Amino acid sequence: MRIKQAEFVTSAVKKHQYPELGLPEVAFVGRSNVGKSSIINAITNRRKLAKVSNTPGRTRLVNFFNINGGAMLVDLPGYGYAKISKTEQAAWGKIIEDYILQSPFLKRFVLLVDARHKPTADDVAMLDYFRYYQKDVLVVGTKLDKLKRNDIRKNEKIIRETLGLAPEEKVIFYSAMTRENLQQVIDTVFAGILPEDE
Ligand SMILES: Nc1nc2c(ncn2[C@@H]2O[C@H](COP(=O)(O)OP(=O)(O)OP(=O)(O)O)[C@@H](O)[C@H]2O)c(=O)[nH]1
Ligand SMILES: [Mg+2]
Repeated sequence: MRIKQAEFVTSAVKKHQYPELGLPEVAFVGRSNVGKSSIINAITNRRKLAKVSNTPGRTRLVNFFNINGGAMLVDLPGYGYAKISKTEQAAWGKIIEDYILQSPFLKRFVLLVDARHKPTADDVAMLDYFRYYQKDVLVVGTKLDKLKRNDIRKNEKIIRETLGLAPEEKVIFYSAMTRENLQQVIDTVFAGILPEDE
């Protein structure tokens, strides 16, 4: 799978603002600062397509990116960022939930977890939520470059156990920095959504 074209389409908060091109959507979900915006830049090979920051809470809207004219990648706000008010956290939660429940074109979720850490209760709740709504889920462990080689197997086991993944459910560890396993991420993210021979 080759990404030939990528462009920002729009930012939205409410359903009437979502794009209506009818393209299948893949949404990136995860804690604040886990690397949701970075994975969109890595996949599209564009450094500044999605806004990345060291300050958690950078993405505050639902951002849509058109890929090869045939699919949308969706960058969502992160959850679990403690330094914002409860009211604001609830507002973000609602933006994420509305999108998950209301987008008619959403085909797949990519749950991002930090490859170094045990998933949080929020991550587990998110995954349960996707399962309940019978959405297709792929788990990606981010920041592989920061993980010691010796810890990879051990951490994958902890992540699988904490999230309760079945053996056939995939976890891919990757790095946006070194691009290790990036092609595998791209192929899996778009499997069944964009033609493979592109
Ligand atoms: N070393 C390393 N740093 C990464 C990687 N992916 C993301 N980062 C860094 O992690 C920080 C957060 O990345 P973002 O992509 O903005 O995270 P986000 O999940 O979009 O964050 P919010 O929008 O706040 O929810 C930035 O400083 C990135 O450069 C990676 O694979 N390796
Ligand atoms: Mg972001």
